[in-house]
Order: sequence, then structure tokens, then C-alpha cells
Amino acid sequence: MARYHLKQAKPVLPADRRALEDRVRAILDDIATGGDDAVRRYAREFDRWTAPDFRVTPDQIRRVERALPETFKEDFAWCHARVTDFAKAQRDSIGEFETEVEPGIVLGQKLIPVARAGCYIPGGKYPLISAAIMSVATAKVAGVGHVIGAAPPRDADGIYPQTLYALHASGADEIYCIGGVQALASMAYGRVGMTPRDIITGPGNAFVAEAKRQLFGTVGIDLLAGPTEIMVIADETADPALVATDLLGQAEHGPDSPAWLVTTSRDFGEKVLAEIALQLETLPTAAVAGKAWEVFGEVIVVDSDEEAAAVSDEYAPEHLEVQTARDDWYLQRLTNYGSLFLGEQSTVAYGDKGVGTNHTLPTGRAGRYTGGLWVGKFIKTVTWQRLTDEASRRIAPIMGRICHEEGMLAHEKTADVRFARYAPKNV
Ligand code: HSO
Ligand code: ZN
Repeated sequence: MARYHLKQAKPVLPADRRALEDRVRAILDDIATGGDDAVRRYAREFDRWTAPDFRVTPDQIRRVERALPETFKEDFAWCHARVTDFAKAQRDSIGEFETEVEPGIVLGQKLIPVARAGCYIPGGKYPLISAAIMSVATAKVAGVGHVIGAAPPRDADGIYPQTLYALHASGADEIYCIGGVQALASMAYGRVGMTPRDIITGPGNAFVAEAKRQLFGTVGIDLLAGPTEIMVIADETADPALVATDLLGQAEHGPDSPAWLVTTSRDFGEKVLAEIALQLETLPTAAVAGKAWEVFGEVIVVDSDEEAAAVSDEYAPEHLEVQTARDDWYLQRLTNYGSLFLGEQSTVAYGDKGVGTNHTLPTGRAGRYTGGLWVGKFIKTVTWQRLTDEASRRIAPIMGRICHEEGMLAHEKTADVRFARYAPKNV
């Protein structure tokens, strides 16, 4: 099997990665030790936010509700319904149960929603209205008790009105106008009026993803969802113009958003390259998408479907479109991705905005070990056990011997005393 690059990405240097880590660590440390003052300093520096408060008031929400057009509210409601429908179906796919594994030994699983979640909604280059549904509505379907939504200010008036509406209508209990690393740190440590969160979720740029990585442990996180990625697997039966459009569709996210084409046809790969150059001439967001494509774009030509699948599984792309004569074969074969878009009729933007699947998905090869955000990320699967007297006495010698082998004599004693305690009574 063989592959070669018609176009290759420039490598990310370890030094760049370390600089990012150090920068984020310094901000988190500052906010951990410096409290609200440090948060205010960063909000002023990064978001030009100088107002004394970060919490959005009910009055501000009412004003936005009144001002927004009905079409927007209807579109929002459609997306919200699809995402919650799918989230409910996912919730119903997991359950509580108990099982008697041996006479007198009953083991069980319980599902307990996380108590306090913090949902971050990015808004740097674009206000991601849909991110509010993806995190907040999903947390609510999971049964999370208290949800904070946070988004950066658009201007001195605060959050982009549509995002604020989406946060409120998705069920956020409190909303804060705060962005980036300082938002995630505030939710984790409990700053500027927030009570500390148990889990923080949501997509973001490289800084946001790195902040979540470093805060993991202090709080739970959903997954690492940094700069958006798209891979398209296409053969000569696909439409090169449509594939180019879809690649650029995600490249517009930011200059660090990779877009990869894997194709079994060199001719097709060349056509897509030409199409991308053509479409960049008129694309309104070409400044960003063009840069992303130039630095991180790749076209990989492979000699078989099997090799295309192997490349894809190595990259573990966040979004994966498959436009081939054998889409079903790919559905069965592929193992590493965040969400799969089969056939030219579906496209990443549908998933992004609200066809129903969640758009917070693993990036940076995290698709090797996790899927995307879903109700299960907000629900703890905990276990319990209950034994009869007889069962406790029956297994005590086994457990005790294992403890003894390990030299854990206090552990052993907890088994020994039960063996004696549940001895059959003479009648
Ligand atoms: N592609 C982003 C989500 C998004 N894009 C929303 C546009 N709107 C992460 O999956
Ligand atoms: Zn997107």
C-alpha cells in the first residue's frame, strides 16, 4: 500500500507548543492566586472589557429577546429541537441496572448527573451561536443541576445578542460575559461571582483547548476540542468543486484549522487543488481560509480504499466527510473520528449548526480515544454492590488470600472478620 502528498502541511514546532503551554499556565496561575483582580486584568487586556460586572442581568436578556427577529428564533428552535432529540436518544441508550453475578452478590450501576457545569461559547472571530445549544442544552438533557454559560463580549454592550439568546433559551441558569482562558479559569476556580464548576465544556481556539487540558483534574472536562479540522475522503465519483467548498468551509474557522483531502485519484486531487485556488478568489473569508489552507492544507493520494482508511485513522480527524462509491464500506471500516458525514448530501456545516449531532468534537488526534460531547460526558456512571451474609462469608477467604499475597494485612482483616461474623449459627 502506498501514499504520497500532492500538498503537505508545514509542521508545528515543539517550541511553539511549549510557548502556548507556558503562556496559558501563567494566566491560570495568576487567576488561581490573584482572584477576581487578575480576571479583570485579563478581561481588560484580551477582551477590552472594563465594566465592573461580568454576570448578564435578566433585563439584558429580556431586551435581546424582544429585539431579535422571529426568523432567527424559529431557526434556533429547529436546531435546539434536533440537538435535544438526539441527546435524549443518546441518554436513553445508557441506563441503570443491577445484576446478581453469583447467588447473594448483587452489583449495580447508577447514573448521576454532574451537579455544576460551565459551558464555554467561543466568540473570537465568529460568535458560535450553535455552541450554546451543543453544551447547555445537552447538559440540561443530562440532568445537570446548575449550568453557567460564558461567552466573550462582542463589544462594550456585551455578548453577541444571538449567542446570549441561545444561551438563555437553551436553559443556562447564569450567563457571564467573559472570554478565553480567563473564562475557563473563573469557572474552574469560582471567580467573579461564579460558584466553582465540577466540569467545563465547549470548543475553542488553541488557548481554550490548552486551558482545559491544564485545568483537568481541578475540574472535569468534556474533551480537547481545539482548532477545527476537516478531512474529506473522496474518489473520482465525487464532485471536486463540492469537495473544495467543504474543505474551505471549515478552513475559514481560523488560520490554524487544518483541512485534509485523501483521495484514491491523483487526477481528482489535482482538480480539487485547482478548485480551491479558484474559490479562494471570491470567498469573502479567503484571508483566513486561504492562510489555513496554505499552512495546514494537505492532499494525500493513496492507492486503495484500505490505505485511505488507514491514513484517516492515523489523523483521527474531528470531522470526516466520505464521498465515494463505497461509503458503507468506510462506515464499517473507519475507527478514529469525531463525526462522520456520509455522502455529498450531508456536510460538516449541518452538524456544526444543528442537524442534531453534537459539534464539540475531538481534535488534535483525540479521536483515537474519545468521541465528542454528549449527555454521557455530564453523567457519572457509578457502581454499587450488596451481598448476603452467606455470600460475604463465602468470598471472604478468596478476598483475604489476595490481600495477604499483596501484604495488605489490614485489608485482609476486613475479610477475616466477616468470615467469622457470618459463620452459620448452631440451632
Ligand atoms: N466546527 C466547529 C463548530 C462550529 N462551526 C459551529 C461553525 N459553527 C467545531 O466542531
Ligand atoms: Zn465549523
